[in-house]
Amino acid sequence: MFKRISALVLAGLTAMSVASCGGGSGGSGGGGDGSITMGFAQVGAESGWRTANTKSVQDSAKNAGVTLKFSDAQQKQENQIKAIRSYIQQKVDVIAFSPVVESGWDTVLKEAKDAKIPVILTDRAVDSKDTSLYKTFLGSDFVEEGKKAGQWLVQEYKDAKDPVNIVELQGTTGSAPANDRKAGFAQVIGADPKFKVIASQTGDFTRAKGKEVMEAFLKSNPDIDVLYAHNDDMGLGAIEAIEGAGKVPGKDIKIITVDAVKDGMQALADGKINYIVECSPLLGPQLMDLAKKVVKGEQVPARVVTEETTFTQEQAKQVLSSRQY
Ligand code: GYE
Repeated sequence: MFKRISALVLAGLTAMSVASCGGGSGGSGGGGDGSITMGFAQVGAESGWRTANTKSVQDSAKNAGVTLKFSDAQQKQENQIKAIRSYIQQKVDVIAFSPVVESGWDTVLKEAKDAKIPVILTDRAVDSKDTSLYKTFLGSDFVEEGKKAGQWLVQEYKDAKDPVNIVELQGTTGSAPANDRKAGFAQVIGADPKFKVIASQTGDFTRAKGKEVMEAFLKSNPDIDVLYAHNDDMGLGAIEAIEGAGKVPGKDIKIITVDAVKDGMQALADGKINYIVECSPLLGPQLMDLAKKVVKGEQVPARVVTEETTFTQEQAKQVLSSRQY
């Protein structure tokens, strides 16, 4: 099984090119015909958000006439580093990637810089001190998302006198969205001591892990009032665990999640989730625009923040049928 997976990853790294022909073996330097080749190192396929993000990148590359070399790192940093090195070797015009964790990128980013290949961070940030290692960072403000989750909670329990027991399902350990969604939330609820985070653990942004960790939370904590999950998928897994324990999600335990993918919005409309903070995966069109500019050597803003909203149960019912992802 593992052998097969790594063979697939390798094949992906060396050969896979979603749009055929175009930039040839890369190094078209923005190509005489204006075509460019992008190497994109994706995190994985861990969530509905990620699937929608991958589709957005692939569709937008096609529409923009960008030749895309795409690889899936299966949530492992070493796979992403290998993919980036392979793109450097292939002399692509631009590298874009969504770093699975924040730390440990300086060496490979320096290699790209030495090879004069511009890098765009998409979706997640790195903690490198040297910001000349990448041209721009396109993605959400995850601290703000965590704050929005906290603000809803503060409002919802504004009249409560008793302690509010919260459990938290964190995203992938060391990832920007896990670090920042935790920090933003803690900052807002921290102002009132009645809010108590009684357990907080990673569910790695997946449904299966969300379910497993929630089962453990339920066993060791008989009195949980609120679940804050860093994404919809973990929240959806947790709902199964809550129902399995004979409790009613959305009522016995209030649930806040982040993302607003279709399955999450459905659960919100059904009353099983109470509030969702939106995080848009549709980064493809902006990414292609930025890529064309950096390849031409044009100035781009160092930070491009995606616009996002929040959804209550009533709002979810209204917009559900028109959600794209
Ligand atoms: O919230 C989660 C995904 O980096 C914003 O990654 C992204 C997060 C998203 O797995 O569902």
